[in-house]
Amino acid sequence: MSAFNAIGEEREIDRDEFTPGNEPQPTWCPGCGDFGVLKALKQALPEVGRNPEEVLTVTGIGCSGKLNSYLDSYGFHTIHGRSLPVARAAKLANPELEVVAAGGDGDGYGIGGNHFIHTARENHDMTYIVFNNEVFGLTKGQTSPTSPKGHKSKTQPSGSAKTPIRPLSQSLNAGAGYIARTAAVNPNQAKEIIKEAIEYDGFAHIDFLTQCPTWNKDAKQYVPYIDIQESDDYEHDINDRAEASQMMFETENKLYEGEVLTGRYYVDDESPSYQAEKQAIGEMPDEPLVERYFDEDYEWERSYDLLDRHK
Ligand SMILES: Cc1ncc(C[n+]2csc(CCOP(=O)(O)OP(=O)(O)O)c2C)c(N)n1
Ligand code: SF4
Repeated sequence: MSAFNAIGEEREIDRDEFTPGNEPQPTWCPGCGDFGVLKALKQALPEVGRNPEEVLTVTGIGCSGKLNSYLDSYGFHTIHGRSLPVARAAKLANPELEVVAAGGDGDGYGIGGNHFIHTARENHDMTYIVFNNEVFGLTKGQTSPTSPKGHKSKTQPSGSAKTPIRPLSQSLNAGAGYIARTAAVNPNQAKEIIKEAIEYDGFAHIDFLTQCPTWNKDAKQYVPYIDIQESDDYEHDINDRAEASQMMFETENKLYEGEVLTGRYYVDDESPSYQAEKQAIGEMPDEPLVERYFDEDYEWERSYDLLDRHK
């Protein structure tokens, strides 16, 4: 696909454009589902005509938070649970940026849960990918907000007594405009869902099931998946809030009974994003507050000087 870069030149883009020049190898464990998110994102971005200079990935802390180290775009690695407020600020400052926020279920649904609710409520125009492996991966497998009841870990050796949260229902109740679930083991669907989410004008939440073979060997991420849009048993109108809500209510329980449904659950084609509303009332610029400096012959010495001065 061809696209224009930030200095107006037309060029062909493919997923290699998003591979960092020094090609750092991901340090994720062999078999980790996080590879699937990275691959799907790298495929999706060029297919919707985005090039690296237009994309900002904002991540939290966790194995999932390393995503932007392996993606050649603008990146902002924030603190635990804080990817969304930073992503919101970036989008408000520069509406031209394609903002993708990402993090784990602990990061996004646990410590960052309040930001998740309010970013969805305000329908901020961005994509939010939650790597849901049902545990805290980086800190060695503790129970997370999505771990099923009875899940045994070092912090809950007799099994978790807590009811897991239902992220899709929570997202719908809060006000997200686009809500989907996909899985690392389902690469084609994952890519298509990410493409739709990026193109959606509002808050697009993807609950992305990622396997953690190191700390969560029993996870549902290994059972077969049913695609809602392909299955005759699970028809619902994705634009209808009440039907989507019912669908989530039924299927989120089944996630913990061994059946996993993926696909689009809800798409709001009516409500404007926060950014669109602000622009309509003249409270938000159409253009970046500050022009970004971009030059193929960028003088890297200037950046090194700057870094040195802040050591
Ligand atoms: C404020 C704060 N509390 C706790 C931690 C420790 N910590 C680092 S990563 C993490 C959990 C990561 O789990 P999750 O977000 O599910 O991501 P995963 O590693 O599974 O991808 C925790 C608790 C931290 N870095 N900062
Ligand atoms: S600990 Fe789990 S989530 Fe982290 S890199 Fe390894 S497999 Fe992936």
